[in-house]
Amino acid sequence: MSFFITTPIYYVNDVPHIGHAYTTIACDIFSRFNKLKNEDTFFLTGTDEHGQKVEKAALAQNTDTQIFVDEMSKNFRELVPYLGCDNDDFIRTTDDKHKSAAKFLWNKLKNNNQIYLSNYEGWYSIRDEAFYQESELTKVENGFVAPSGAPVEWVKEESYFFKLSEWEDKLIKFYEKNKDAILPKSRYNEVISFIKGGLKDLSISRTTFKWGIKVPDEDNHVMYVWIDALCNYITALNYPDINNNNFKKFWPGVHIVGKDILRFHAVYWPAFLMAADLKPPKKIFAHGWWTNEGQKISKSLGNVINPYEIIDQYGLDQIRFFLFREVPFGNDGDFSKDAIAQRVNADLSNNFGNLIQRIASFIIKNANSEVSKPNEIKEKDNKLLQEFNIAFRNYLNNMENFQIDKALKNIFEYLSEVNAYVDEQAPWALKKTDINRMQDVLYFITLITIKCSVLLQPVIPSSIDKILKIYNLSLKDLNLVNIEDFNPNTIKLNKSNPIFPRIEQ
Ligand code: ME8
Repeated sequence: MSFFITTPIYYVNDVPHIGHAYTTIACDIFSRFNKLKNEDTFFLTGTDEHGQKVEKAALAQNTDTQIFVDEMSKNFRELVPYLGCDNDDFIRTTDDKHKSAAKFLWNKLKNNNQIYLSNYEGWYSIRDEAFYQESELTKVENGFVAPSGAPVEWVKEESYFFKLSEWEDKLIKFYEKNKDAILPKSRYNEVISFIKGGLKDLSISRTTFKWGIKVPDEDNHVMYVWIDALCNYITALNYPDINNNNFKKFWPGVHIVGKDILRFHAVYWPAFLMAADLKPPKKIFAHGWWTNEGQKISKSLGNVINPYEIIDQYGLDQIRFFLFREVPFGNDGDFSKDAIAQRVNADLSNNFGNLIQRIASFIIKNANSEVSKPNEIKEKDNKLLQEFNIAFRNYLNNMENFQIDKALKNIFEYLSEVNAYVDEQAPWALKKTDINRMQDVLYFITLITIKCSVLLQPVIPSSIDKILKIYNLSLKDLNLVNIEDFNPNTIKLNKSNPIFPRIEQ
């Protein structure tokens, strides 16, 4: 099986912050999870570089727009490895390959009689790069604002339109057949009621600025930034060559987006695709919004969280873990320093880290750095092993359903049971009374620690690399396909330093 996962491509008008990091890490987690299942996986991210918002930002800095986007895109590209993310491609919408794919898509829509020329008159928000109906806006002192709080302006210009209104019934039919195509369920319902509220034809070109992909055979129009941007997902699979291996293998894919851009992905994008004789996305998951200590994250409040700073302060895997353990994927979350310290100390330092550290150093000191497969399995041991299998099944099921927090909970609840087993079996006491039993118990604990580590790898990959080294193992030996049967005759241990030091508040 194959698995294609994408982040939104990020606007380069500003530097990346924790919100961008969050979506990218989420995709990395699902990509690594699928790689660990031995699936053929493709993880795409990149930057969205056209449109009025980006042009305005370049102008404000008095910089040539191309030079500006080259610089700004670098910030996003360099952040990816700093987040511990292992992407397979990074796309830029100013790449020639993308421009020609977007033009091909345009011509395809035109040839399929889906585009016509007319005049647009209505509200537009440059910050959201979105058109709004007046009924969606809120009146404020000096005008109107969009649901996002962004200001809107009245625009009037000649424009090409996409016949979105023709796709209302087809979209509803598609979503009725594919009830899991939009997750979480509440977002699915939101999209359905938006479509049922009626779809108007969509303006897809602009004439009042130049920074965009030129509409084919037109001098005055550039493409609306969203038709250009959405096309990135198929450009990366070598569209328009739909018979190439990547396109055949990976389309349709899974899009992870923030709830702010669900409508573009779940309404406009599938309509463009179907209108161009292509399959709509397999799945769109809309996640929630992060606030900082209870406040909306914004430049004007001066509370933007810089991903580099918090990673340097708390550690990469600590942040990755916090973001996905603390808040159910799909819900809004609040970023608080207390919450990070509590979560990391309780789960990573105490529950998991201490287990590894105290058992590994005990084995090194008292069992010649080695454990061997026991001849006898007692009922308590069997229970420990069986319960791993149950936790593993639940973990798989939750990860398949994009519920990372629940999958992590499955492992950490199980690790608490492992700790209880350690306390009850008390290998340090057995050392004096029954050395054989002590060795058996140490084997079971070590085996289970390794198995849990493999399950945690998608979320905290660099720590798991270090942990597996303690046992002379690596992901070359272990994955989610063979983990249940992993049962080696001996495991030799290396000395290590604590992997998850406590965070002092
Ligand atoms: O919308 N909490 O780009 P963008 C959680 N270029 N996620 C957040 C967040 C927050 N506070 N802030 C941002 C665009 N995000 C378009 C996309 S795709 C074809 C084009 C994340 O730079 C979240 O994923 O505004 C959101 O959807 C995305 O950044 C918006 O990034």
